[in-house]
Amino acid sequence: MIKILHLSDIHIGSGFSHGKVNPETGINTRLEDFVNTLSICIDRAIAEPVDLVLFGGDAFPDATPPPYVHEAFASQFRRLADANIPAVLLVGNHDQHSQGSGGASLSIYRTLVVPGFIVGDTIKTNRITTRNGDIQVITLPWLNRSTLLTRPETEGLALAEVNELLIKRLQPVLEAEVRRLDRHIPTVLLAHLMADRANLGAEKFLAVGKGFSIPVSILIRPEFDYVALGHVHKHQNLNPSNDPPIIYPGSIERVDFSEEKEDKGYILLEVNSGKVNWEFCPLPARPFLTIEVDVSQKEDPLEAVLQAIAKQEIEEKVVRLIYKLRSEQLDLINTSAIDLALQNAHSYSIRPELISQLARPRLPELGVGNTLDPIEALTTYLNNREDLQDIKKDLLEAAESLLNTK
Ligand SMILES: [Mn+2]
Repeated sequence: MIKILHLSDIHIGSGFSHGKVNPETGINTRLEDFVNTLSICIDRAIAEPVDLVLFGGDAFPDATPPPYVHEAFASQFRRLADANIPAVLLVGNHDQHSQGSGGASLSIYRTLVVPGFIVGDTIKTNRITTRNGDIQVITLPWLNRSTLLTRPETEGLALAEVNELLIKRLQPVLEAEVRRLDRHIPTVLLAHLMADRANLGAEKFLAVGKGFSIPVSILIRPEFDYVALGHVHKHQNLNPSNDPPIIYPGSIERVDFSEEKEDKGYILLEVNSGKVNWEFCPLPARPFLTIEVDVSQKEDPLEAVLQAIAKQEIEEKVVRLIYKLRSEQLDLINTSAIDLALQNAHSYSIRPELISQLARPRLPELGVGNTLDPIEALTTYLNNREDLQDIKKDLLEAAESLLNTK
């Protein structure tokens, strides 16, 4: 029997705006939160001990994390190397540079030759010897325009057409890996992808401009004992028949408010002569809470806001308060009273929405002969859409890459 811990979408170093500086350490509390949940995963791997750790990709928010974030990640995974537990680190979209291949944030682990560590940045079958026997892991990193395709082939094609061509290319490549498999040892496919059947969590909007989606049907194969996925932040099994299980563990901490209601955790599984048992293990991720209240019809809007806050348990939570009011009511709001009411939250943001403004997001006035730069227009639009603030940066990046593809 081979025991495996499968985790994904660590995104360590993101969401600092939801934290504060810890006065004792000088470190953003959200980095401490991510280190905490990651260390719980590593503790479990060592305590069991598991025979192998599979990381499904997206280690950091981007391919060039600052050194202290890199170190926070490395010092946790290093404990696996010290405990002689092999690990496969798969490259996700957030670990790749936007321009072409190479330079992924995880490649340093291959350069350093960390014993037992494999960096999955190509489609490849890795045979791994564990304490309890051999296992083969096919790595399928995030696919982009430059994987399996050349620039002339994709010239002038719409994103959907590129997606179709990519899947056509992927199928024989995967088939070739499957044919070379050793039938006598267990097989896991480790892939960072957006599956067409996935219930989209946080990556919902990010997928629009950036990604390709892969049909689940090409992942359901009798040769695979388990399909370990990364990318979607919401935990789910994509194969109701469970043969093989096709699992997104989800992210280990909430990256933004779109993950407010999702449970966070990792997967522990056992592969035993063709039979797989897996279990979702919850992590104590920091809770997020949205308090939304419409006080536009209240005589005392401040009191109504304070009541809405008082009804909630806010301690230790990342809180966002959204209250809707009429512009005439603005003078009745005492913001320091609201600040005081939110003092016990871990962190908080406050967003008054004027209901008269809601209907018409304002764009800059256009004079005769003026044209609005599309990025400028999108920026203005996004500045008016408070609900999109968490993904604003990604949307702008996606728009820029779309505009630059010609
Ligand atoms: Mn991803």
